[in-house]
Amino acid sequence: MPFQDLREFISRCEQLGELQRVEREVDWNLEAGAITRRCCELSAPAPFFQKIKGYPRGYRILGASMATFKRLAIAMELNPEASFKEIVEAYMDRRTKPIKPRLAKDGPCKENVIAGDAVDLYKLPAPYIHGGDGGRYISTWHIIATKDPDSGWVNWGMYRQMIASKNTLTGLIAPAQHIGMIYRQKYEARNKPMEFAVAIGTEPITALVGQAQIPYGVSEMDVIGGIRGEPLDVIKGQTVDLLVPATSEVVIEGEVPPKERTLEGPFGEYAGYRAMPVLPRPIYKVKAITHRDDPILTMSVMGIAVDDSGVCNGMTCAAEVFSNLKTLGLPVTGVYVPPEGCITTIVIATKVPYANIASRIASAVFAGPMGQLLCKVIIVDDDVDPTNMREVIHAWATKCHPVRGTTVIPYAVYAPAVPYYSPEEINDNHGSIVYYDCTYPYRWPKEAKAVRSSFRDIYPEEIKQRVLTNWQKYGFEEGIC
Ligand SMILES: Cc1cc2nc3c(=O)[nH]c(=O)nc-3n(C[C@H](O)[C@H](O)[C@H](O)COP(=O)(O)O)c2cc1C
Ligand SMILES: [Mn+2]
Repeated sequence: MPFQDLREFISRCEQLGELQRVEREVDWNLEAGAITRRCCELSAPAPFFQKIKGYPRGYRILGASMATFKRLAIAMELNPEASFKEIVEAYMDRRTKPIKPRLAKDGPCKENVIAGDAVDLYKLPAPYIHGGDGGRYISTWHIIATKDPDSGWVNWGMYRQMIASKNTLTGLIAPAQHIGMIYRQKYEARNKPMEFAVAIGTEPITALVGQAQIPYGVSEMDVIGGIRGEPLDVIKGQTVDLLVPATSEVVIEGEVPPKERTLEGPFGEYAGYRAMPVLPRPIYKVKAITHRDDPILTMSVMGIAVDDSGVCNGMTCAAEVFSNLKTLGLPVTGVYVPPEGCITTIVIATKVPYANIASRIASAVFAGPMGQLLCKVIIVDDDVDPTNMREVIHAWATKCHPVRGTTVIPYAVYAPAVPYYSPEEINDNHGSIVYYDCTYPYRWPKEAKAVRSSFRDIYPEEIKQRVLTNWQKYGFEEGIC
């Protein structure tokens, strides 16, 4: 049975040693953020803060809820020890079997309703997450629902939100993201306000799919049902015509007026830096907040590896790219987005059926899902495990010819938040991208392709079998091979 709410997921993680209750009081002002950041860097259990300074007992924060592949596997009800390949395959399979949501009449997210003048976002323990952030970010692991006014299709996506005042939020509404297309091309172009509903603290698959690259017009709600293998229970907003998960911990609703802006940022971003400047951004005017008794806020502390984005965005990105490459008939055997690369770099293993297949793979990646953020593509032969960084770095270091193997595309679309761009390039939205062909050239004769000196490659089958069979008899522990 999939998790019905965040609380069931918390219990399961706790049972499996993937969650740490923090009973000691912590400050929302940087302390909870710093603890969570350290948990990410150590791949420690998810910290579950029980008492936040200045807030009633019961008002809690859960950090880094999906910042390990183990927690992601638990969320998807897989074996907690599932490999990356198993997780991606399960996701790709379930992704093609959407299940529509179920409309609930009532739900725990309505246990407390605060509307109109009573709205005060500061009543919730929104964390001040990273040193230097522009404000308190209440929405960093959540979804925002908005509706395309022409088709009626509703988008659920994850876009950060900072508290601007007791009843306003602000956030990045990028033009190429679905919320940006809806807001800028539809509502703002017609000088109309856009309704929104934010759901924070949902069962785990909602946030996973909220940050995934689901095509425009496809309902994230249905995809969530498919990944869960069961419909998601949804409920109508209190003041807006939008659906949200019925068991959400907190729901924030209202309207984004056209053409109004306030300053947002900076923020510690997905690439592992505070890179983007403070800029005027749209304003979410809050009309109502509903929440469960003793609400739990979820928080992602993005930065260097390994955080929720590296794990979840890496996995969903690998899945979408893999599916796309398969659809194109490219002979790809594995895809990995290493969390250490913070969604900038992808590794693809392939068979080489003809010369320069790498150029077709890289072109498909740059033009496909997440293509704007993936600025470095590493293509390796199919005898390299793309999830094993020892093998990938070895292949890149020894098989990628510095001239022939490296192809730079100097005039490309710019990926925001990556700090190697100069101020001039940022101003012009001018990026450059690169792919590394770490495969042996197709036309080389067999004898020109040096044999890799690894256990797998350099010993006869009979010896390898003998060594594996007798491993423990030699005195080693099982599994070390
Ligand atoms: C923690 C977190 C915060 C994010 N914040 C933003 C954001 O502020 N703006 C944005 O455009 N994308 C942000 N993203 C990436 C989007 O969630 C992602 O691109 C997703 O595909 C967007 O949904 P859409 O395809 O429905 O537009 C964030 C991702 C994560 C994991
Ligand atoms: Mn979408």
